[in-house]
Amino acid sequence: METTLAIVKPDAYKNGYAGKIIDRIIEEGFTIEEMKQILMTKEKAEGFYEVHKERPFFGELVEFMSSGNCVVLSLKRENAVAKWREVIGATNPEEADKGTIRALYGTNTGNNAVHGSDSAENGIIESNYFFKE
Ligand code: 3AN
Repeated sequence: METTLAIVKPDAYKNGYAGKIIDRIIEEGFTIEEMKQILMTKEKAEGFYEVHKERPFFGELVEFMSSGNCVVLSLKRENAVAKWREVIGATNPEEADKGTIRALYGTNTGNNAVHGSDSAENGIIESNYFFKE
């Protein structure tokens, strides 16, 4: 079993999609190991996205992720990382396949409704970042 971290981002939370996204997680066969609602400080968001700190969108990303409530979930499933990325779709909701979470609930590349880990290793590191404080 693999672990991935999912986040319902502030746009999706504000728009009332947290429940639908959590339902989808269960329908897709994930086990929710941990789940909590949080309001990230800027420092917490900066730490989470540290790999992107040199990118031009870093400031905007940190502002956005600390702008409102999120739901963070540590998920387990066979092939959890690849499966969750398939369910959420491409980073840019306009390029995401029909029926994916970002296509359904995202607005643009910055406001794209959900996060998913990009490797099994990061799935564990990211879950620990929120759940082993
Ligand atoms: P993904 O979340 O699909 O793995 P990454 O790792 O390339 O995408 O980017 C991390 C996050 O940074 C994205 N979820 C998105 O919110 C934000 N992001 C990526 N590219 C841009 C961009 N060009 N402008 C604004 N935000 C971006």
